[in-house]
Amino acid sequence: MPKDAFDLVIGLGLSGRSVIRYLAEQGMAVRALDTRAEPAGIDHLRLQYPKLKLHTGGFKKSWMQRSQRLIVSPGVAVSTPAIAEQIAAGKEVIGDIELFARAASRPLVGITGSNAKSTVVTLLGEVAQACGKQPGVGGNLGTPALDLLGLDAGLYILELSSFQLETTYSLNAQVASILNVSQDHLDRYSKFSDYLAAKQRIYDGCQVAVWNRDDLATRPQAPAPREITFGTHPQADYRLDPQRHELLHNGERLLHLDELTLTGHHNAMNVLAVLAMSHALGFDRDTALATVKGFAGLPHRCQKIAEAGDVRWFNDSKATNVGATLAALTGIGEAVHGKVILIAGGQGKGQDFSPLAEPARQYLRAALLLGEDADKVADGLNGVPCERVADMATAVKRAAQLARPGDAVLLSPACASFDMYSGYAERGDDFTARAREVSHV
Ligand code: UMA
Ligand code: ADP
Repeated sequence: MPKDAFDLVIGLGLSGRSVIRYLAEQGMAVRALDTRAEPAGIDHLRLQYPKLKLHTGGFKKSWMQRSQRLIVSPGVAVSTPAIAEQIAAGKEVIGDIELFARAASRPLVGITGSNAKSTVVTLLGEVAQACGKQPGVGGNLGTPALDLLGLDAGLYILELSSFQLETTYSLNAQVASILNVSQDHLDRYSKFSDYLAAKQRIYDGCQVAVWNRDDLATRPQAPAPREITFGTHPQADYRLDPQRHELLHNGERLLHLDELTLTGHHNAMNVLAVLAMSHALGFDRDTALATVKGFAGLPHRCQKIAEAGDVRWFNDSKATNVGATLAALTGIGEAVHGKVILIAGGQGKGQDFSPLAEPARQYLRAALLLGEDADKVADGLNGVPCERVADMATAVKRAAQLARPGDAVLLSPACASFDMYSGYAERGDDFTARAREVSHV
């Protein structure tokens, strides 16, 4: 390696900072840049690494050219001309997950999908913990993968986004899974097939592929050494029998849906995926079953946050795409005696909202729409009474006026929140606080 060779980290967010930490610990020469003039946390980074060469406000051309590798954060598209140029010139361009995969000495489980990743990763982590495996759980979920290397983990369970998979080449997971695929991130991918192809990379070099029999896009394009499937499909290894409301493994009854704390068809699929992966990892089945039964789900995912006057309020702020809102609308629509009042809208990321039209006609009393793409959501909900609202406060007040006994009010935006909030959690907290206020909880 030439004396003045260095790796260039692009993006100074959570993952970029974990890469700087990791490379510095390895004694590697590193520089870093961010295209924003004042990225959050830059002062702290300067204090932490006074000698680190940092550039902000754009791609510094000389560094881009002279660096030996680019380590790109998931939020920065590798199709950005300044990066694409370097790829074309033959430079190695990777992400934090690739560095992690090269360094990890324990088995790795990689989980992706348009929805359900966090739920499935968290629940599988709880099963692994209950089985005494001391899992390191992270990735897109929050703790950057490289920060898990310092833990004394028995295995790693990683939530992986399509953005992270794009810059990963040597994952070689023991177990890999695409849980489901529906439209998302079309503001980043010019074609849906590019998004699918990024997701499929999770199976590269895996030992066991766990995929969804009801969603053929999740099937590995090249056969894996071993495959385990889940779904309602009669040939699924881990199967939901929708008539008897039972989960089965190759015909053997595992549990009745009433035994689960989680509700809804989508969560039954999530539990099946966890059981299939537990099986692939050789975990104790009884411990896995006891753990999945007790799991109450994560906040902001179809979470019941208030009930008053026979009206139930649900926070599903994490529904940032149409697939997630479809699952919530169907699940909650089937569960309530009355109708659903949906609060939706935000940044639509180029999605087609028309798949919501049919369940909306079936289950909705009204839709209250806010944010940048409220009109696009209204076009998709064609045939349902829609009202535009300026903010969450107005949406909640109006929902309380419209709701009748037996109804549910559901925040399930089908959109990202960044036009109005710092993220889905702030949006969900705002909704929850206001819903509890009008419900006097
Ligand atoms: N930046 C640039 N130029 C750009 C875009 C961003 O310089 O064109 C800079 C920003 O100024 C900022 C930094 O890059 O300083 C942010 O990097 P990032 O957007 O990659 O975000 P991180 O903070 O590194 O967090 C990332 C994931 N974010 C994204 O993929 C957008 C986090 O997932 C993940 O938890 C974290 O790594 C740890 O692994 C979040 C997410 O929204 C939860 N993921 C998407 C999703 O779930 O839909 C994919
Ligand atoms: P991700 O990490 O993939 O975003 P989460 O577990 O955080 O997944 O859930 C995101 C959204 O998707 C939530 O609104 C949740 O209710 C919904 N969801 C959960 N499981 C499923 C599923 N199997 N199919 C569709 N939507 C789902």
